[in-house]
Amino acid sequence: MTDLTTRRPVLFDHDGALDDLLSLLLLTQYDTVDLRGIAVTPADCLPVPAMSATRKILELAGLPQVPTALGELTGRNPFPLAWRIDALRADALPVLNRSAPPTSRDGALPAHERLAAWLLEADAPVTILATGPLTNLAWCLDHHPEVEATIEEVVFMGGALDVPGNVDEPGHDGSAEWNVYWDPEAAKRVFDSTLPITLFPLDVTDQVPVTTAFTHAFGRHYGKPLSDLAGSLLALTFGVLETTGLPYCCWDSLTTSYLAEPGICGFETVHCDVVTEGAGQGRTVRDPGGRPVKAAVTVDPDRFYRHCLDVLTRR
Ligand code: AGV
Ligand code: CA
Repeated sequence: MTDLTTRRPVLFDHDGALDDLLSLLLLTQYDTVDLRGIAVTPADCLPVPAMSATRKILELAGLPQVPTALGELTGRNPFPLAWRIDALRADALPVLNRSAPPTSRDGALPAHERLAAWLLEADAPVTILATGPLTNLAWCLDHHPEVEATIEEVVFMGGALDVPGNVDEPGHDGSAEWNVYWDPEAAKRVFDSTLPITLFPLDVTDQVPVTTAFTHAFGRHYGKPLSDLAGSLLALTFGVLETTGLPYCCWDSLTTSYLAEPGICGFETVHCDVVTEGAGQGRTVRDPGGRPVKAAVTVDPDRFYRHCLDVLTRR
């Protein structure tokens, strides 16, 4: 029996990519996490199928009561449409459509306002897990500064410190990571706050690509719904290396695993800042005068893959 007093309240802001949905699946299985609400940011996804898949995953995982809110704030640099349609594919997977779609539990408010309300009504300090851009959180800090005191930690997948970025767009120098690049001002706003930030930059996520061995391992558990969903989401990432030249990595799922098994990564305090203008916009730069973040700098990849298999092949 889980001790309810030790469960950590978490608000999850994701942006509906395959890796975000895998992260949601992991999160539903962590008995140390009290999932209080989910915001879906319309960044690396088509928002409607991303929300639909989110609700179906909650249903499948036995957490239909978790509230969700669709984001309506958008960043300055749109994601490629070729990536955003992944949400349509995920939402159509047979394992998510074994019964009629769940009825919407979204409230009337958009995600940024719901996030503020969830934070303001929280009875204990909340952890924000952000695996997409920081647009909603930045809005909360601007419009409800008191939320800063209700947040214990921001766990964020984003940035690139000592490795190249993953933005390959005309006029950009390639130094930025996409979650920061989509809305550089929002990332800058959060970095300029006093919130404790635990950062999972490309420096570590580059070391956990989706591999054939990892994906096929779920095949050995075929017939269990959560395992089938995990394997299917990973299978849908195949071909990215061939079409973009860069591997699909476990960016968000590595970040999420920190909430259950923080020892998978090693950390260092890094002083850094966010570039908001010009050809390097969205870049996270080391800067001795910048704010400290707890940055993941090393990872034990085998321990990470094992963690996912342990958590997701039980059911
Ligand atoms: O930059 C990594 C972020 C993560 O939050 N996303 C994907 C993960 O959800 C953007 C991204 C980079 N390369 C991609 C991405 C690709 N090839 N396909 C889809 N999204
Ligand atoms: Ca994401």
